Amino acid sequence: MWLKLITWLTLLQLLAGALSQEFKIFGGKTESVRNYPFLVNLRQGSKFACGGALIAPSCVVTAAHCLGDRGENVNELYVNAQQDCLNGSIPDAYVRQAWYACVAPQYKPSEFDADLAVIKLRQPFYTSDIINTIAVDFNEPPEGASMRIVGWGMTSDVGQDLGQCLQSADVSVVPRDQCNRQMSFISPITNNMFCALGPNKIDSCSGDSGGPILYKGRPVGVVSWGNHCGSGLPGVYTRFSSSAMMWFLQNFIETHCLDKI
Ligand code: 4AZ
Repeated sequence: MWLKLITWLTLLQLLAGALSQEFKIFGGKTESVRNYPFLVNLRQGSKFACGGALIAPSCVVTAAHCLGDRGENVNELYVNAQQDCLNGSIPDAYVRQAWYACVAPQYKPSEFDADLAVIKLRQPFYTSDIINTIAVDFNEPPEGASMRIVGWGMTSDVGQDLGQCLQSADVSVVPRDQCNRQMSFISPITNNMFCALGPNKIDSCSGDSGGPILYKGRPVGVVSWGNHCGSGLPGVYTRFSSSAMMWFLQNFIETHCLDKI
């Protein structure tokens, strides 16, 4: 009798565990933004929109879909640096307004292809140990390589947390043909994308978009799209190492970001 009860209780516990796992994106690690001096969050007005990375004192890389289909939503776009939680206070010195943005010319919103944009800020950030730039990495992350995702996106597939604090998790590259088989029911995996997934379905989620995916501490892509999150399917990232994305980014940086301050 007791043995039966205990067996049932254990089974129930396992089931509950599996269900809660289903809707968890990150491994649940709250992260200090101090460990990521280049990490920013984007605001439309005061409303949190996306993640981003400071690749030069006056330039932020993000996903194109964060800025509307043609990068048009920059009038009220602000960039917040060094904010741990989305509702936390932030000094003026850590906020910049967008000036203009450039979306990758290959961007196709209907297929999420080439989901990449760079924002030019009205004023550069003063860089220090606290707020600093990061050089992007145009090399291909090797298959199976461990990469870090960071963001203020949802920690479950339901609801939204306006006070979300920065989360991080480790994911690894999913082979392209496997990912294409798994994801082509939504859209094909193009040359401008790569896929990643962590153990226990660890994944990026809505709100993590535009934030960097880091290999050895440097961005190799940005969070782009997926089938919700925590579904067990890979997350899809814009791939800096594709020739089109590399050309777009390098060209923008050379032309717009090398300001002398
Ligand atoms: C989103 O909606 C989104 N699991 C971003 C990333 C992923 C799914 C959805 C990847 O912005």
